[in-house]
Amino acid sequence: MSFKKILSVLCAGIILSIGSQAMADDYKLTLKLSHVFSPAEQLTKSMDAVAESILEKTDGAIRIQTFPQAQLPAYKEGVEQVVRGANFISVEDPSFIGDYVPDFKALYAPMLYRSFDEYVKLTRSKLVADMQAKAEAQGIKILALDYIYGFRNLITQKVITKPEDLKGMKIRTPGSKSYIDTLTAMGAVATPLPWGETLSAVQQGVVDGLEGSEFTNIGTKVYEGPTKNVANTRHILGTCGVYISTKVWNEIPAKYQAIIQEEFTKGANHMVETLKSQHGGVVKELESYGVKFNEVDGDAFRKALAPLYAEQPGMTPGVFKAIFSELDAMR
Ligand code: X3X
Repeated sequence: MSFKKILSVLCAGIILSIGSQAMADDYKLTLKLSHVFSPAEQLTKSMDAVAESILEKTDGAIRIQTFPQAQLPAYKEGVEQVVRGANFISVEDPSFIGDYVPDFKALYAPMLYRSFDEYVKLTRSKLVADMQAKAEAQGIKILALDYIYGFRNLITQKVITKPEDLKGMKIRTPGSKSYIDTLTAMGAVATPLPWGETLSAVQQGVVDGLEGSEFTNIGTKVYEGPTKNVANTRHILGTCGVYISTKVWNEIPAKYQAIIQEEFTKGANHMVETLKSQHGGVVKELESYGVKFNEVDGDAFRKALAPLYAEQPGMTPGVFKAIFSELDAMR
């Protein structure tokens, strides 16, 4: 190649890199972030803190507007916004990703985890990385999976200790099949409702109870209603993921992608540690409001839930075996 040709290629390269730098410097993006949690709940505070940090660290280039309490499309509809390529971040539990990648229903199966840390460690495994790759192939970039809001327990008027106690009881759940199948297997009449309709449904006796974490109980004031008994089933580890369209994500300059990813990762770590430290105090505060906690026949509930570890259509063969193997290796 002649010297003149080399020089012109070099100049073109320099012009291109200056151009892309200029584009990156002029780049601005506003994303709407939607979730169902209330202002008093840690997830809401964590999302607001992460959005603020990203705005600051990108010098105003990436603005994330947060919308709590399902003000925007949430649950299944929120994930659909992501899949459609909207400038939208959906924060929902992984069961809603299960509609696109069934392996996430296995990750969110009942009575798998004994602690927050076990789940967090599993989300860092190659097994889950492979699941995330499948989600990306469906247009969903997963920025986090571990915005844990606590083990979900039964919250009812009647004291529940075993599956038979739930016979005929209408228990509110979120609308994903994972919850409906779980509460059905536990012996209840699963009654899916959006969170926004739940407390009034409990108050009016439309449902006999609900299930949720102590952080939900205290953060949304469930304890003010008639359901004062908490049965420590710990049947599902309540956790949220953070989901953005791969199309939108791939158009964000790499330097901003790195900041976004780092801040959501840090935000989840902070939320996990915060809730671990707060749980004991939250239980005592709920007890001061008249809430009573009771242990349950864990073996009976585990037996009732065992059929849910059967692989569902679309799941990777052996996915449950792989999850159990990862968890056994941690214990
Ligand atoms: O997708 C996120 C979770 O499934 C939401 O669970 P839900 O609908 O029981 O709401 C939990 C509450 O803490 C919301 O305030």
